Amino acid sequence: MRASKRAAKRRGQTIATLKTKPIPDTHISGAEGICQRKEIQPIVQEYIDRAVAHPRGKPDSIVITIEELKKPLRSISALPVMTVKCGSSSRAEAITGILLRSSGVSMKAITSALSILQNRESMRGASLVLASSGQRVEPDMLRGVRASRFGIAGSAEKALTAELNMLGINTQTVREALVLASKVASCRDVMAEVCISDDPDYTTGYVASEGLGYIRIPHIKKKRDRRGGRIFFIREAADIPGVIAYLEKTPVIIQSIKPCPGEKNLDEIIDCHHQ
Ligand code: PML
Repeated sequence: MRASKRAAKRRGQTIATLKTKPIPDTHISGAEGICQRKEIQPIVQEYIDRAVAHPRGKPDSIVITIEELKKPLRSISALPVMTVKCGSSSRAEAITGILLRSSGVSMKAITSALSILQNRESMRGASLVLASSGQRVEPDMLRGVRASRFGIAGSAEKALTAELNMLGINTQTVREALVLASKVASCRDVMAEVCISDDPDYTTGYVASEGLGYIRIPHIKKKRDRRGGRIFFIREAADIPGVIAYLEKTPVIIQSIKPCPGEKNLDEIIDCHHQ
């Protein structure tokens, strides 16, 4: 499901300039899953309810796509979930940098990513940034790359719900972000991901990678900030069309989960990573 709102015409913009410089629609909400045929109806209803009640505003377009999966599903495990202790947005920015550095992302690439995230209001898809040179390489910068075709099996979702419940973070936002991040991290050429929610009220983001796990970072942005998005850091020599094909088209399902250690100091997270 993708819900969006048509952009208002900018002052002074004529039909001619609109044709050459279209203003992108505002992204309101998105959701995604893999399910059995009999589950389609209630899930579609839930997605519609979610789209019309989203804090980013009322959409004027809700597009729902339902497709039969023809390719075999790849089974993966969810990343372990941790929340780093963090009390302020300046500390969150430092932590984000340290976690990305420990996943092998260069300072140049981190600076490039943070400026993409800070300068755009709600990117439609994710940006692809080369982890060493910091070059931005997604072919369509307005659209970005959409991680898609992922879901979680019922038994794994039940186990995840129980685990997150014990940590007091069992929300749809956390579960869905974890499923997406686990698919992204399972791509061979992806070294790490950073995500800041585009929901103006949601100030926890994350850094995720196969080695670190899914690290939630409170205060990654200030309240009422509508900017947000995802950056996938990929190896310098990555097969870019192959990465995009995997992220957008290969169906991936989470069949198992890993223990979720909960709240940790940054040092404990980094130490675990290097062991
Ligand atoms: C989003 O809005 O989709 C991003 C959600 C980030 C969730 C971070 C968390 O709380 O684990």
